[in-house]
Amino acid sequence: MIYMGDVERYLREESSRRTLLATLIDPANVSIENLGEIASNLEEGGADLILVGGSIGAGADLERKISAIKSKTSLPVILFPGNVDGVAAGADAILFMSLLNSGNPYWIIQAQALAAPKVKKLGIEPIPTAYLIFEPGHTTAAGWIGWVNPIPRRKPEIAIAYALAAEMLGMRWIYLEAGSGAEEPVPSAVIKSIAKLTNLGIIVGGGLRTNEQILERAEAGANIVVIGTKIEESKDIKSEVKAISTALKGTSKDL
Ligand code: 1GP
Repeated sequence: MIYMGDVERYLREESSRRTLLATLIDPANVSIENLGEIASNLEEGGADLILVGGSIGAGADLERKISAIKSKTSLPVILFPGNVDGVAAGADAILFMSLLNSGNPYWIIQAQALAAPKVKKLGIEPIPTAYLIFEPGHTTAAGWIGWVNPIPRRKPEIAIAYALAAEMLGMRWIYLEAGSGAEEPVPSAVIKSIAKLTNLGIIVGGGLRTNEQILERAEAGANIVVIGTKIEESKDIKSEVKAISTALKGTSKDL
């Protein structure tokens, strides 16, 4: 029997109609005093969900930070853990990820095994997600820490093979990552092929800077697009998010 929790069901249903906008907060980069205001700006700007996580130091004070975010927004708050310390009470769900193209089994299954009892005990909804890091993401923090053997940008067949394997292993989502702050985002052609060949929900992030890049990935079949750096660098988060969310609301997909 497949169990799908409420958050995943919502993401699945809503993203079958339009591409959702996820905004990433790296708790290591934001002080707790600012989190509430950021969260309410994200919601007022029209973001659909908030991911919380990062590669280095994100676990410090995480529960208090999650509660600061949740006190000011009703958006789903979903953990995007960089390691076992990225699991904390209070979140609505967790992207329970395996970094499939890591060269180190720790990132493929051991961290997950170490985290699973805590996720279960806290009752956080796990969303089974394959995590794939593309070039140039191996030079970003996630790629370096994760011992990544990067997916070559010009070899979509490798990404497709991993996506098919992920689906056959029972994962329901795939996060195609170019790495935070990457110079180039994941190629749209890969997204298109994975959308055509699998039923996986597709999350795309890393290096998405312009509305054109974001809309192109939405049109290619991304269920969720993720922006992090763009928000971190913004002086007017609400307007920044509003511009993207308004553009995305015009997208529709036949999944
Ligand atoms: C990182 O995909 C996310 O895991 C977001 O990337 O910071 O480049 O938006 P950016």
